[in-house]
Amino acid sequence: MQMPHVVNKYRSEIDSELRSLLQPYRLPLYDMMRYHLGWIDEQGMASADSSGKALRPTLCLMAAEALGQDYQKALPVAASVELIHNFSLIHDDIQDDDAERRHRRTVWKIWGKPQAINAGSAMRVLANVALARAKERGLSLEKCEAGQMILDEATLKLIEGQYLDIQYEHRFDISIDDYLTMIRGKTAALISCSLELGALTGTDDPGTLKMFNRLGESLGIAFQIRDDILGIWGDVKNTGKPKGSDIKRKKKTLPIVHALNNGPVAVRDAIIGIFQKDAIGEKDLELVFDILNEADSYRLAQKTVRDYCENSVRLVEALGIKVQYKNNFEQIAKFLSYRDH
Ligand code: GRG
Repeated sequence: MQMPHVVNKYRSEIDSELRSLLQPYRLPLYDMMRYHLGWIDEQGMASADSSGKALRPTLCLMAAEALGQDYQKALPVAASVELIHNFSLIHDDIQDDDAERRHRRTVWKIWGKPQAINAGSAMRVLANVALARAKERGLSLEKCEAGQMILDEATLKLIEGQYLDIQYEHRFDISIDDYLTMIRGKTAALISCSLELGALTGTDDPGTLKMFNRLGESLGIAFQIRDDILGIWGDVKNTGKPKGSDIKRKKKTLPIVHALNNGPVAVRDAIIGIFQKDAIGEKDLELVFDILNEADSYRLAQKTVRDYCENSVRLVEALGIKVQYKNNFEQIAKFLSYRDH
């Protein structure tokens, strides 16, 4: 499925904001970041675009613009959320031992885990530097401080969610509510924060900020469940992740949690038996696919994505923003429901 048109609208300005932020930093430490962001190859040469979708900064700028703010004023804020996102991906790849991201070798695979941790941690600090530039673009000191607090709280929630995600790998008593708590943290918190920060640049009204935050939570949940589906049934050509990769990593994705909770005892025991093995082989993988098919877990997960997208569309209606901005948010919600990458 094609990315919504609105994503292209801000793309080059988000990119320029990030490039200019990194420009003064010369140590090779920063080249690891430039590589991860898709600007250079392993040898340090300019490379063809292999960056991410820039979904979070796009949502941030969309929120600013929908509230009548000049979106360019919100670019530093948008850059800060994209840096938090990418810091979390660099660390996530280390934690999960993932060798590839966005169809290229991961930072740790090239430079080793100790230096990749440094690149991720420094990127997390650069997010603060990015946000501080909002003051130079005319955002009040008060709003800059409020924004910093929103970003820090979301980052903490993201790390809490990641903590639960890793903890759940060794547990089988995960309810759907436990699963939702985990993804609210690891994925939805930063998406909520992106919308709330963008909105903060355009309004002082706490009620409006809350509404954008809730919209982000709903979109973020839909986004993660679709990600779970792609991590099991997705095509490596589109996702960059081999089919079944989340199963091999013993992740408690929604389809697995669903089968564990709703299937007969024999199904539950079969999954537990496979997940307790040191390594999940190809035969085990096929068995888990059979179990998930039997439990109709794909359909249930996709229905949940649709429910959260429909909820997101209702939340967008309630914002009372101009129709052109409303349509853009609706397009994003649709993209999240059916995306294949
Ligand atoms: C401080 C040790 C330490 C960890 C930080 C690693 C971490 C906390 C959090 C990771 C959270 C995480 C990886 C959530 C997954 C969210 C997700 C689905 C990411 C993929 O997002 P896309 O598809 O990525 O927007 P692109 O490639 O488009 O940027």
